[in-house]
Amino acid sequence: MSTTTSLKRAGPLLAAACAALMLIPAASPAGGPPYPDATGDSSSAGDINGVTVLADKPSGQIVFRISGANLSTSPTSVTLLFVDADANPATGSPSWLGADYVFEVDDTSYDFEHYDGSNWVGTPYSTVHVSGGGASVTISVNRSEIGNTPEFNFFARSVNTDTKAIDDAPDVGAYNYAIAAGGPDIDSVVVTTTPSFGPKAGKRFVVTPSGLKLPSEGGTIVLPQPDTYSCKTTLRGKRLRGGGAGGCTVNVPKNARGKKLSVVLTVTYEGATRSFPFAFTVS
Ligand SMILES: [Ca+2]
Ligand SMILES: [Ca+2]
Repeated sequence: MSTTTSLKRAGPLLAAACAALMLIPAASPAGGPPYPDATGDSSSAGDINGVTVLADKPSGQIVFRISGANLSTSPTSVTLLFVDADANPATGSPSWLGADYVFEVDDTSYDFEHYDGSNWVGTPYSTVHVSGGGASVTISVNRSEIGNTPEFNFFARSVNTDTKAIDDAPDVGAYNYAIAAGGPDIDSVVVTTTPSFGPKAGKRFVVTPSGLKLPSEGGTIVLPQPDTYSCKTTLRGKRLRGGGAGGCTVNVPKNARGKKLSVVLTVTYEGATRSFPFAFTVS
């Protein structure tokens, strides 16, 4: 990536009075940023503890808030934000998980560059606002200046350019954000059931999400677990009371054999919520 100072934009980091910054972020269940990263894993680099993304649908303004400690506090303390704007790791920089745009922020200035197929080059930045430093760095850009994307992958990195120490968020791969979803675009959820063959009359039946399928992020193939989940179970349209984790355990009535049992499983992950229906026949 270029670190050419001629590409540096005007600084210092302005406290941008951007309307999109007024949006209230959705907190993760643990109260931290919706896109989390571990703390204490940064050596001498700034320590990212997560990223919050907000998009104003009418205007298309997108706000990234990278939070943590000691971020962009000096000329050698740099925070990077890579955006794979077409959510396609096969396009963009092969060295950076298919990123098409990058922001590079130190304590007084920033770069904003586009990958042109072989190099990182300057790109229009009329909608860009960068602010913060220390506990957070906030970067705002309109989707019109990152390829008019409805959905993208992204990851953040802090670097100590003296010691070469880094902290990546996430540790492997990238996060995904779809403007319509307000979080990652959850394609589907993989479930396991107990019993594995499905509900049986007079027996307990448990549905457990075992992983979420997200768009390809160019990284890990391990399916992430939802942050939270809940079930709504009905037997031929009549609600069954659920218990256990997420209310996903039900007692199947003895007279239910041959009837249709429906489970709507609602999952939350990194700020997005989506429901998936599953249908079973009681044996
Ligand atoms: Ca970290
Ligand atoms: Ca790409």
